[in-house]
Amino acid sequence: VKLYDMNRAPNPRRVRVFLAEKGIDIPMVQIDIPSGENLAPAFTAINPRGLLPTLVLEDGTVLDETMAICRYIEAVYPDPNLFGQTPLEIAQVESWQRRCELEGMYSVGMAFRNASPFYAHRSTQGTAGQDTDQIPELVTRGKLLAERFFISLNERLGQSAYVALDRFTVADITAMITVDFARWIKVYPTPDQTDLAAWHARVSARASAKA
Ligand SMILES: N[C@@H](CCC(=O)N[C@@H](CS)C(=O)NCC(=O)O)C(=O)O
Repeated sequence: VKLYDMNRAPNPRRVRVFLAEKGIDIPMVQIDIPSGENLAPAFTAINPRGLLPTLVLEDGTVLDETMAICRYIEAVYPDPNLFGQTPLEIAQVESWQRRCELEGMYSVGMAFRNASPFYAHRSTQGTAGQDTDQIPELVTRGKLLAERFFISLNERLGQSAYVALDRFTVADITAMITVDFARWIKVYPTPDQTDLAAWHARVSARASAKA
């Protein structure tokens, strides 16, 4: 098993934090996005979409979606549980994980990719070899949606110690990394979002957050 990773990128970090919560160490290979290593033939031969994280299993099977990789790890190493135990918990984690990803990560990514000169002609992910020009309005849209996500996350964290359940789950990993990623587009929790700030400090203090 081998994880293709890049230290500074948010999606690979989700897998690293997940692995750290499980206490699992697997071989990792750094792929450098700024120099285009993820789009070079040596890597696209492994993952034609040129995306990180990518997990290659012992039999050569390739998993190239963050949540698919985390679900695979959860199934192989069930403890500690990070996707919910009971039918209801599983549904609640799925619901919040999906919201954190679609309303949070995706909105921040939309703003970032439509603003960064590096992605001038690759504003959508996973479209290696096909131009997708930036749309400046999507920077404004992405920031607005990220701000709205922070409002609902703060409300949720006023009612619950963690995002999906009363304990740490994969939804907290996606939400924490969304808050950190949002700094790249200069979106921050507002001073009145005290429940969000307290939760963020708490999850960031876990050893796994350094992964
Ligand atoms: N939907 C994918 C998205 C992965 C993704 O966007 N990865 C970024 C790093 S955070 C990437 O590889 N970007 C390189 C590029 O687009 O050239 C997932 O969740 O795994």
